[in-house]
Amino acid sequence: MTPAGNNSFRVFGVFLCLFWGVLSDFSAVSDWKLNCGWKLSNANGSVSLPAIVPGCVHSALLKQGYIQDPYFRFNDVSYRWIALDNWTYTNTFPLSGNLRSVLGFFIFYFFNYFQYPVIFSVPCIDRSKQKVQLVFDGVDTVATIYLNGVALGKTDNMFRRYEFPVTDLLKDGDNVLNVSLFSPVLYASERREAHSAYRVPPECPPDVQKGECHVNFIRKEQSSFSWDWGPSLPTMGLWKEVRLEAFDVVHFTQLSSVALYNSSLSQWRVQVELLVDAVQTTNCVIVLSIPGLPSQEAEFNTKFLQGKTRNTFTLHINTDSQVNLWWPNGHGDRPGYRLVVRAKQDKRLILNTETKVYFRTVELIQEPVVGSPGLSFYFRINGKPIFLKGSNWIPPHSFQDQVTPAVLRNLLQSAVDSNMNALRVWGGGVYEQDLFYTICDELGIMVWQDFMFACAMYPTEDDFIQTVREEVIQQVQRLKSHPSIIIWSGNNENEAALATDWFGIPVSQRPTYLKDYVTLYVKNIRAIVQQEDQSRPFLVSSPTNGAESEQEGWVSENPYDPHYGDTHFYSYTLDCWDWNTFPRTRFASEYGFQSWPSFSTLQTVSVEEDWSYNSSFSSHRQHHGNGNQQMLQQAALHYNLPNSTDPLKRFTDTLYITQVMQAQCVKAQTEFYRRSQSEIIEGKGQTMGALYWQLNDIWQAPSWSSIEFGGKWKMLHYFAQSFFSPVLPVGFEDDETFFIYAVSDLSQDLKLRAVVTVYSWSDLAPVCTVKSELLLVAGGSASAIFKERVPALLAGCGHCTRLTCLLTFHVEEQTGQQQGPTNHHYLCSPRDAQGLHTPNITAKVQEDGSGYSITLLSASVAPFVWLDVGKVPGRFSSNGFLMLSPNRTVSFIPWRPTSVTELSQSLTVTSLTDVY
Ligand code: BMA
Repeated sequence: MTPAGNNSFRVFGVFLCLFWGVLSDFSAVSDWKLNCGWKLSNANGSVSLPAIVPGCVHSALLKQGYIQDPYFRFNDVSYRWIALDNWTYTNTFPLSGNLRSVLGFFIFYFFNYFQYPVIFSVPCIDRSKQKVQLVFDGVDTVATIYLNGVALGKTDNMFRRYEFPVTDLLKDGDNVLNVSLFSPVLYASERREAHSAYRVPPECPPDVQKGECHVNFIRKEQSSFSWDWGPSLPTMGLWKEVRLEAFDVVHFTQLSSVALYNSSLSQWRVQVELLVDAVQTTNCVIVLSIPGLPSQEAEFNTKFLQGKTRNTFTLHINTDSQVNLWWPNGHGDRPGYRLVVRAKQDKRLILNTETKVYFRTVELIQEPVVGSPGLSFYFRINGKPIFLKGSNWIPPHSFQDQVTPAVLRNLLQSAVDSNMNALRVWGGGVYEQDLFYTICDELGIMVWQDFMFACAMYPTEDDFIQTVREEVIQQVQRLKSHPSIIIWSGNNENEAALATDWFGIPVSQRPTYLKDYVTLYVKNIRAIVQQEDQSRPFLVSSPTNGAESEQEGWVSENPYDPHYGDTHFYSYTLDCWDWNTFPRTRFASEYGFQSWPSFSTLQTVSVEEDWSYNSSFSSHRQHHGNGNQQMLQQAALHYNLPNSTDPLKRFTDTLYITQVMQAQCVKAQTEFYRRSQSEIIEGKGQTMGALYWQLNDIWQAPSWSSIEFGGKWKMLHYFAQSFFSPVLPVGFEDDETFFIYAVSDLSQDLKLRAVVTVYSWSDLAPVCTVKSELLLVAGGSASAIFKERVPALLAGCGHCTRLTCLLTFHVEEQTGQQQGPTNHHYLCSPRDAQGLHTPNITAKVQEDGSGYSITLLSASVAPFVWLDVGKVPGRFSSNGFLMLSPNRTVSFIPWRPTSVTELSQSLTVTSLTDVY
């Protein structure tokens, strides 16, 4: 915008400032965001550009056209120089001392008309307040901060908020704020050099990740130095807000609330915590009330001591009040109550705010199991055992400033739309922004929250421990009001890394690493969490044997023991259709298979020469050693691999077949876990969680995700909608006997029977149908409701053989009312199926009320029917399905305006035989 074009805004801005100046004389705190007007330059000044806060160097360079999209082709490597340089953010802002100097400022501002093109960058802070402080909600990461040439302090932790008193440093007129960022890569390396007594592995990531080394020496998003699904783009910047806050007497910096239940008294209490910064010791009256609960109000006469203090107030809820509970998705509603907090000083209202409080209890049950050595491992929410269905969350973008509310909403809505009720926020990313947890509270997504330590050993020097302690305190205080968070967990896989010696640590040195492990996660993190938050359990690691690991000195001999705690299990070479290969664990918190994203997603970051499975681009984007080969090897166990002579078709067919493989593998494994919830077999079982790896992507590349970068669902995510449905029939074979288990997450019992329909691969008409007797399926259980030897089943059904026929099945009530989706069971690999023809599916797109409908016509049975509308963003009602009828209609909801013509032109329909 030109200065002249901005005129009316500017005038408005000046009035706003005047108004603000008047207001701030009466209110307790004035608060000004320093989001605009920033300049950014590199160490030698050769690059200088405007920057936006919150933001990062990469985003600023991209926005100003200095670099191309860092995700394009090989740019992640080309732009390595960015994080090897040092960068300085500078903001020059004029300030006025008080109301009178606001007028002076007006004149000042008027004469500096062209110098401050963005009016909202001009703070109208009232400097006459007793205390003025500069607050950084997030600095990424290593910086020295200067105000008017005076060093305010240093930062070394992306996960902390930093506050600096600046009362005496500010001046009327121009103030200059500099944030001088040091290269995170060089910092990590320097810290590692300084740590000479022993190594703190892994030192560097595997070469295939093309990443930077020693990320464990810097308190920063660990995956930003590269991961096995993500690029190395070590960010630097002011990734959260920067504010000037001015106040007299007291400033309320944070409010949190947790509801705690006393089961012996059958009484709820709400613990309200206020973080207060008092200029001088101040007497106050705090009034707490919950208007939604009858006469719930309490008054506290209190004294806020000078300085920063934490003040806790407890509101006891009358036992005769009807409190409505917060329930996870699929188990009930999520009512939140308004909690109003007021503070009065000498009858003057100095705080009047409100927040939401939710009532729920969570217990992690680890107790002996009948018929099984070891301990159970499951969550009880409001006293009810709940099976956790979901996935693992990674950062949705390398640049956090690009993680918009729309991105968060779309991903989290996608999670509940596929019937998930839980997500694990994995420990190599970031503690997510507030909105993430607010949406999870709303949608009923239970969050397993890791602390940000992953796949590494960590140093324990005093300054490292001190910064981690502050990080943990701040994060727990920030997040503990969210009922969605049901557990804190110390780290990702570090117990396993130590126990199973990932890093070749000599036996003689093991005690040193064990000691460091206990120091960091037990003596510091756990101790702080237990003091800060009594409303949810803490686990030291994942995977872990939980209580058993504790018994063994916090690092168990085998943290993957299926008799205890949670497990992570990956096997890319074993046949994923064979459930015998999966561990019958108490809780599966990670498992998965890779696939490639769709062509339209890759197209945005590639050019034609990249579009083959063996291109340099395809190897470049694959960060997991041998990953591209593993996908094809696994796929080849059951499907013919694409072999088209048209290179582009062969590439897109290969992308498709990796998605088919992934969807079917994760389906098989998840169904195994869900059906194992009520059984103990050979001493193992009662599985109570299935969180596959991973929900989302950080860029456009092959990974374990079920949702592509940009939000497009892979075939796996459509499959998840079925395999996580509240009532699910699971079919499997054990030694030639076909079983169906009915899995139910419902609260009430059901009487169900299984209906099995046998189809021939060569015909759309069913061959025969078999029904079982009605059986009671208790709510929250999995029980066998059908059992028949496969040869007997086929013998009683026409001329079927394993190679010519397949089974579909569902469960229904006595009335014939179907519960849950129709599932299927292949009696042979589709590769070997006899009679499977190319179906020549045709499609017709039509507009309907809320979106578009696509009617498919098929001449024969078609497995894994996949609809794709390329670059038109949106979602189908179902996809990747087995088509067993001559026609089927699916709907498509676009996320931007489109038309029948555009959709018809973009639509491709692929089924398994199309790639042969
Ligand atoms: C798990 C995770 C991640 C990793 C994934 C796939 O161990 O914790 O570290 O990305 O496996 O390898």
